[in-house]
Amino acid sequence: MLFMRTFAIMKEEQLKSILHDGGKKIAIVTHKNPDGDALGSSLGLAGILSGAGHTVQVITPNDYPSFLKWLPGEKSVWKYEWARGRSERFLAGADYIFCLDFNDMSRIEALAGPVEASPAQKILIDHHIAPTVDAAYVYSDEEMIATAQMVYHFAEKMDMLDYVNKDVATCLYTGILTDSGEFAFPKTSGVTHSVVAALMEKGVDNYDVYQHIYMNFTQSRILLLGKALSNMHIIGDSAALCMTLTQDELDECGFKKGDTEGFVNYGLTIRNINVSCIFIENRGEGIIKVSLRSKGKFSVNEMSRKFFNGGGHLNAAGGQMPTTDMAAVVDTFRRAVEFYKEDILSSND
Ligand SMILES: [Mn+2]
Repeated sequence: MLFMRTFAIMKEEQLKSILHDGGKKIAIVTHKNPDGDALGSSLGLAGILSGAGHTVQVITPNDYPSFLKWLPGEKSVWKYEWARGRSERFLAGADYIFCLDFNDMSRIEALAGPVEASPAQKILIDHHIAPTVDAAYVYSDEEMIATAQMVYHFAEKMDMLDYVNKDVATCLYTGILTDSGEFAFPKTSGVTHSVVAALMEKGVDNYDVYQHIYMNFTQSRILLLGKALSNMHIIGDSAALCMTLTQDELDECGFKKGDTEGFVNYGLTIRNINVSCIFIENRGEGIIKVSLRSKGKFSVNEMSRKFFNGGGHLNAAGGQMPTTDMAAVVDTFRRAVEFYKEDILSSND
């Protein structure tokens, strides 16, 4: 809990009594391209708050991959890109808006307008570095492996653990499972495991969750993984590599949303590779999306901020380049690797 920050206009006790007094209109929003943690933490919190008698609506900026389309409560989610009118009305009339799993309003893109315009008080629960979201109550802790774990701690603080039923537990478990890389990433702690134990006591079927998330791939995903791996190359004599997927390759393989999720991690499975990167073209938007991962102390967050218009965590970051010139972007990566060469080589020592 060393880096935990809960500061605020609103005191914890005050928030607790508000949340225990049902009948509030509460929106929960999360970041664009929701992943297992974004959606799992949002639906878990939604279950807790509706259990306490509130009217709750989860709104995502856009759609999410099909391997998440089984989570309890998922069918009631509004995707802003397809439900602008009712989302805007709900947000305008909401008493409170929970902002989950993002640190900056730019992460919810077009949804930022109606969220910021709403008179509702904002409550932030998030584990990304240095949040800038202007909220009345902030629970920010970059040491946490997942926002879903924080939702459990939040429920604990708010005295609302009674509302953590099997469905809520399944959503929170999914968030922790996916954001922790199946409990492998460094910020997975003893506390994480004790939360997971409590969730399993509520009836989570871990085998079933695993089947939905990891044994449920599209054929196009595996074709694309083959492409990405065959395009993989190590940069000079560094400990960094990159993979690429062009729009033509995506089209050829029948790309569907979410297909390339996690590809970047394969690079790090190679011995002595400390930085892995994947570049994926989106011709429609005229950009190349960047995902970066590292082993050890090298900060891909810093690399992304400096070279790829993005950021994220120490060992996992994203970014994007305003071009579809893949060769040029790979060249930028080459320069970035050259710039940080010594740090990358010694990252995992
Ligand atoms: Mn997360």
